[in-house]
Amino acid sequence: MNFHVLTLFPEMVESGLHTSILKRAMDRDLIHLSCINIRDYTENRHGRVDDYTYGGGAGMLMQAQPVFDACEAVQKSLPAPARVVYLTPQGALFTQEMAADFAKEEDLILLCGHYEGIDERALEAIHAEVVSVGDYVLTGGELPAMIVVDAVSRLVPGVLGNDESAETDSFQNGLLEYPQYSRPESWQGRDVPEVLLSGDHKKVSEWRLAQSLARTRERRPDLYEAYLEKMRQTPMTPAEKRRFARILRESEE
Ligand code: 9D3
Repeated sequence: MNFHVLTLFPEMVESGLHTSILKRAMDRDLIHLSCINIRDYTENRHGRVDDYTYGGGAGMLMQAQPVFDACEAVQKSLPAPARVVYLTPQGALFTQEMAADFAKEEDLILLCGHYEGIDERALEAIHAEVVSVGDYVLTGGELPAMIVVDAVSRLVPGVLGNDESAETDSFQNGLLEYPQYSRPESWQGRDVPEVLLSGDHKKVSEWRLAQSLARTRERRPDLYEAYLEKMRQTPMTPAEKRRFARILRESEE
């Protein structure tokens, strides 16, 4: 999969992603990252890409021409038109579902805004989809674009090793992950929960589910309610119902 990032700070995006798992994936040609400097496409003699907003108000806006031309240059280099994602605080919240959807694409263009944003006419002409990474204020779209590249890349087949397969990751069942422990058995007077040393796999998985439920209820009541609702809709035998009720009670202790 090929990511094309349009930005005024290409070196920020390059440097942030050429590391660790993604570096290995790039070396193995599973993903490719190309960062394009929007400033290279300005027709302004002084290299300017921003201007004041019509109607007044504070701040500057990225002008339509360099943004559109940079995007067109990428589109023309591709065998088929690619989806364009504009990272903006006004976008829809980025989700794992969106990441999975983007991971189906061969090419994805990510457009990073700076200043107060981009002239709306460029966004219309480009047919940009709009995505935000959360309800907090950043200085630009570069970190959000890096988040999208990271989240999508790990869903590209082969990017994760066998030990870190995307399918078995906690988030998929709608609950937060249970706490995990490694050696030593005792550290600074804190012991690994006894059940994990018991070798009783059924007990271990029930303990983990109870821990996941407790954590999710405490930290993410929104996910917890959705999970309980999903379980209410799930057909269960009387024995399964009793077992789930018991684990749920255990999670409340
Ligand atoms: C005065 C209006 N500002 C809103 C508080 C406008 C503004 C524009 C651009 C504020 C921040 C930014 C820079 N942020 C992004 O480009 C951005 C972003 C973010 O700030 N939070 C979460 N997701 C994203 S995606 C792009």
